[in-house]
Amino acid sequence: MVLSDGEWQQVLNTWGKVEADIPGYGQEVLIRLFQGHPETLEKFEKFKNLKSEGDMKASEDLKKHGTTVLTALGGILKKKGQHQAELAPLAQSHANKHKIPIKYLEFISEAIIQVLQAKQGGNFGADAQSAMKKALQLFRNDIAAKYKELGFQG
Ligand code: 7HE
Repeated sequence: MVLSDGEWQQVLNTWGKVEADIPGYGQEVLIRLFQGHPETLEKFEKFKNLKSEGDMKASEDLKKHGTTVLTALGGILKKKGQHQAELAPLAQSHANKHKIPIKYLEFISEAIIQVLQAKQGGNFGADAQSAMKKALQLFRNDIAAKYKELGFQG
């Protein structure tokens, strides 16, 4: 998976708009993930108690975690594929500690695309979408390679 300079430019342009409201985007991404795939919520000791979408929206802690996740992802995207140093600790914690299957990373990638569509509308056009999907796939491929090294059947 290789992205052209133009594709990276699209990705970082899209991300620039995310950075105007990281907590808002982060909250929506996590809520979509948990509502669409309730099994993902079970991985979070601290969020398991959130039973409804209303509970999720009201949780400051969920918003804070959304900020943590998207800030980390933004740092990775800005490396334009040269992200091994950032990816290694993330793969390690998500394999060994949190035990997050690659499938769940696909689910969050889909949630990210959906939130970008909902919040950026026409500004997140076909080229921007295809570039962002490729960048997220590269991220997942490289995490999957680390999982394999770690012996985690993600
Ligand atoms: Fe993960 C902590 C970053 C997907 C489950 N995560 C955690 C930290 C950071 C991340 C920086 C401290 N996580 C990410 C990123 C992605 C991600 C960048 C993908 C874009 N994570 C992810 C999924 C799932 C988790 C799809 C589960 C469905 N992450 C966790 C958990 C923690 C976590 C359970 C520990 C949360 C805590 O108790 O503080």
